[in-house]
Amino acid sequence: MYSAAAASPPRRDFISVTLSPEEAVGVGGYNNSKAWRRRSCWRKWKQLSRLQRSIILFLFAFLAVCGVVSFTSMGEPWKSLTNKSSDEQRTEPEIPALKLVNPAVLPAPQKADANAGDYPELSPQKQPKMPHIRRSPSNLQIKPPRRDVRLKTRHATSKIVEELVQADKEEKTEKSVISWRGAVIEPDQSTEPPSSKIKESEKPSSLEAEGQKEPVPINERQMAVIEAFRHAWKGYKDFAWGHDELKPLSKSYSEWFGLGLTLIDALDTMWILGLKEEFEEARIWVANDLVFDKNVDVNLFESTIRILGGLLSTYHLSGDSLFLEKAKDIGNRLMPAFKTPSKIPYSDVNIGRGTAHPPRWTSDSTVAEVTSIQLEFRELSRLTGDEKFQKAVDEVMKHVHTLSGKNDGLVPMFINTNSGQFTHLGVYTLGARADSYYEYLLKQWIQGGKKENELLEDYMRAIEGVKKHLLQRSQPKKLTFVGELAHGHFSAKMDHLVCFLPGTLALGAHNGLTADHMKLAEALIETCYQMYEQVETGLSPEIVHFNLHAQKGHKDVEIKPADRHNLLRPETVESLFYMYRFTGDKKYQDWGWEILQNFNKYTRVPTGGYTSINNVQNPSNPEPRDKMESFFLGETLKYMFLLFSDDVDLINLDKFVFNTEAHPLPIWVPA
Ligand code: DMJ
Repeated sequence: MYSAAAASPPRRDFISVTLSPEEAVGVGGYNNSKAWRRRSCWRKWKQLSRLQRSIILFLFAFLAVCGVVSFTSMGEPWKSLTNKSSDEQRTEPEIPALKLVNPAVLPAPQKADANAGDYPELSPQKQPKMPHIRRSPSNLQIKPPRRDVRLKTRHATSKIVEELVQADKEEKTEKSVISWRGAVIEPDQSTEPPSSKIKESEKPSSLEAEGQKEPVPINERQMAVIEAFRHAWKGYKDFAWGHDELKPLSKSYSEWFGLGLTLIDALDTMWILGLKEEFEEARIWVANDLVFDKNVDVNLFESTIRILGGLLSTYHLSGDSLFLEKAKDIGNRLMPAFKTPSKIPYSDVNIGRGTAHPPRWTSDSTVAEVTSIQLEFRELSRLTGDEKFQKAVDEVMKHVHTLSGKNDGLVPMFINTNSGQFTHLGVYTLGARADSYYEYLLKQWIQGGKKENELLEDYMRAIEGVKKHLLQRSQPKKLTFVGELAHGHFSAKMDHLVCFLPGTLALGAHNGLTADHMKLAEALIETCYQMYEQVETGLSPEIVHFNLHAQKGHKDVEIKPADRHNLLRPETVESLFYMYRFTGDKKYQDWGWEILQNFNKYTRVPTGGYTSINNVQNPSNPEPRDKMESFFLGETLKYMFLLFSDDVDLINLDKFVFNTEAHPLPIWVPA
């Protein structure tokens, strides 16, 4: 038998290890003594060529290095796992993504403080006295578990998978990405590099540091909302995926901006409802398919409140930097709107070309539109450290603050982008084209830590203006409603849009403003509910006219044929949510429950989705319009879910402020 040991060692470039039986057992029979084995091995080693020996030595050295490396890398997670208490392991797995969370508490940018002290009589610097409702016994029924933390952890597992996939992607595209604060910016996604980073010292103190409480279980009514959401989402997914709006009857879609509006508007709703799978699927669409570099005209206001607002709030809830990167991108692309002679922004922006313009027929912008983009742009500045966003929108507010043409704090509906003056003077409404101006006065003040006194002053004055000029009572039920004023003539017309007001008033009262506001809120929410209750389908029309004089057989609410439609709007449900949060009165939940059931009865499309209807007065044929607005998922169902919850920490109103599209943004200095 050929033996490597017997032949003279040829020089070879490979290793041959052959054992002869003799060597294996020894010539003289089996000899397994240590000395014999050592000698035999040594002999074999000497018989190997130098090359063979070096290769073997190299292999041993290589294996040893590998062993050491893999032991240390496996050791770390093992160590951290074994170091944790078993409790921690159950509730808080190590999630790298959560370390990136940049949620609530950064100091407000300097700008926000600039006017502090201007109006000492309104100054909120001293801890405001809370109206009685805030700590009323009924409020105490709502027990506060730490839901914010749960919102983050609920999505943790699949987030890890996403992170891993992302990490893999990052590795592959190592050279083509810029890494900033742990986030990945693909060069073609960002219009500008971030001009400055948030300083280490400004990083938010984590909400998670506070004690975590037991989650409040989801109740039956919330389950019904989840079911409704899933049904709506099914329609969107099957027939309109990635498009702006679902057309549930024709099983197709409509485009407005071509930016997946419904999907973006619905992101944080899915997060809040705990719809993990749906959220992850939508996230992948955002990561792969949401592209803003498009030659398309978008409305500044609508894209700010729905897209920028939706992305920012989803970033805060999920801690996923993807959403912040997308928010920065769209924020930058909207900035050309502010390049006007007056700095009052144009209504439309081409986000691909970087050009902006007013509507074709006028150089006016809508007052509500230019004054309801502030929460979002200010937050974008806070997160990026880039002042330009906040500067642009603060300038608008400062300018509007000084303008003449107001009537006891009430503003006209239009403002000219050249002159910066109000136009179409003399018409005042809390409805379309003015509504969210009032809402954002209060909410910016809250967002900035209640320091910007001009905002508070304008808000307080405006509510006085509402009381003085627009409040009336209907017959026969004596419902308090908000009408309109046109050149000194009162009109008993009220848009459904005005039903945001009870919620806003209640929020103000909760934040220390006069208890009168809460009284008015209670009266107005009753009216908004009656706008549903007094109608045949139990759904409100777009506009009602109230009867000022009692007439036999007439209800308080009259509806004109042109106003009989219902677009699945959120305002009443939104206000019901605030009212329940602040009073704990279950009647508000019951009213919301009725509304949800009527949406299910008259607007639900069996194959998926919900539709706007043309005639709320005809239960046998409400005339479906074949369109599901993005705010049905972004706002209406979200507020329903929150209304039915007894968990005050499910979006805690002392920590978050909702933008006008129901996207929660952090209060900079929470109570
Ligand atoms: C939403 O886009 C916003 O709530 C806006 O402020 C008013 N209109 C719709 C909902 O009705």
